[in-house]
Amino acid sequence: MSYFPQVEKIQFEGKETRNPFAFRHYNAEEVVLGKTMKEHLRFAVAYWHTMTQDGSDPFGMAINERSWFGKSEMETAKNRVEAFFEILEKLGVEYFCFHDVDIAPAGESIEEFMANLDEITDLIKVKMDETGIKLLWNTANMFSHPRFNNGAGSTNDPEVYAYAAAQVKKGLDISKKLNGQNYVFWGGREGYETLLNTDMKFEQDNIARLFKMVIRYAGKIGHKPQFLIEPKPKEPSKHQYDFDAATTMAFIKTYGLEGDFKLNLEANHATLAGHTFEHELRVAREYGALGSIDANQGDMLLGWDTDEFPTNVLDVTLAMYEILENGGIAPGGINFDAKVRRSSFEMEDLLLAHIAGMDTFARGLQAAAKLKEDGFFNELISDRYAKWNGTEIGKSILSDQEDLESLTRYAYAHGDGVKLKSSHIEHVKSRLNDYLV
Ligand code: XUL
Ligand code: CO
Repeated sequence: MSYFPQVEKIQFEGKETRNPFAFRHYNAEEVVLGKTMKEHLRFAVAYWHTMTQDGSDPFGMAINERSWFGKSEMETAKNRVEAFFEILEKLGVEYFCFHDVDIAPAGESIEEFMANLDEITDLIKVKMDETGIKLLWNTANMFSHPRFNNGAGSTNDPEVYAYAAAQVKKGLDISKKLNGQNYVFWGGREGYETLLNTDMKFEQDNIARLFKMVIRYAGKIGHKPQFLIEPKPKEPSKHQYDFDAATTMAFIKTYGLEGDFKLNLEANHATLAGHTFEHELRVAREYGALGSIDANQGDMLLGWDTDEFPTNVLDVTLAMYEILENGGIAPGGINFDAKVRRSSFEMEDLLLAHIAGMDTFARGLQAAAKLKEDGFFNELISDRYAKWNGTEIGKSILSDQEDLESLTRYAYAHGDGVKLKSSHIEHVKSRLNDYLV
């Protein structure tokens, strides 16, 4: 049975096509800088937004039309697997991501939840073997259930900590069963409401303790996916410990986790932290910790995580440039952690929204590749810093030949003669625009 009988597998038809169920820019096999678009982009569909989001908001009830509801929660869960793989195949997307609670009902007890997970992951495995579609990452949802109100790894209650550990252990077992390439930790409630009653250091020590158990268990079962921490500054906790890439790197380094953990960076989380997405990618890249990305975009007029499908070509181009400079994103990928707007409530919007995101990333990739080939940014940067290697004093500082006293002598002798150069930044931005169309 088909959930989208009216839609064939989406094909590349070029930008003149009038067919909405076609790619206008994403051409999977097209070679860009020596690799196919498919190899560069490693797209993934997120189970939660695609299969379980109902379109409700704090002011309105569920609105999304979905045809996979069955007579029981388990029947619905199985129908969702079928529909999900149909979406992946029709889009030609080769990876997917999920939280444990997205795929299987929680049941009445931990035993029932784990048994449901076993049954559904058996079905997912069959579909993966049939289609060749792979698991980019899975994760444990340790933020929705009331027990996690005060955190999971950072909880004030060791019994909640044990429950979280059981969920993570199962997550790793599932990752092994489905050969997950990465495993994600987004600390949805690892933060605090008020410092008045919070022992910040104690809580972060305990999160790190859990991560060390994860590394030991992965070694024990002989399955080591790339572990990723996903920073986010606020929502749901007022303050989240993994605020942004730099803060999360400080945590990773403080606890000696850099050999096993990298970052999963999300565009809307970056902007909530007051950064551009490319800033977050650059920080991670410079630490050698750019693991994977959650592709979406926020709304600059709103202060929360709107998780919109990415359609802004400039932002995506700058993000893709960082990925190209990183030498690619594998074993990570580009996961659409994005949901259709409440006004896009039809089933087919799930396909249209992903096509929009994939086309935008294809354009971003093409533009970024051209910028790289032309040496656009390299030229600007080498010009901007040219004086360092182009003058005796610059070279001398860089080769550590100088100290405060010698530089003071230099400043007294030359300081008033400094000649600054304009950056002509408006001209640069206008030239950058030429790459986007
Ligand atoms: C929440 C978010 C999560 C993580 C996985 O803002 O991005 O969906 O990606 O838990
Ligand atoms: Co995310």
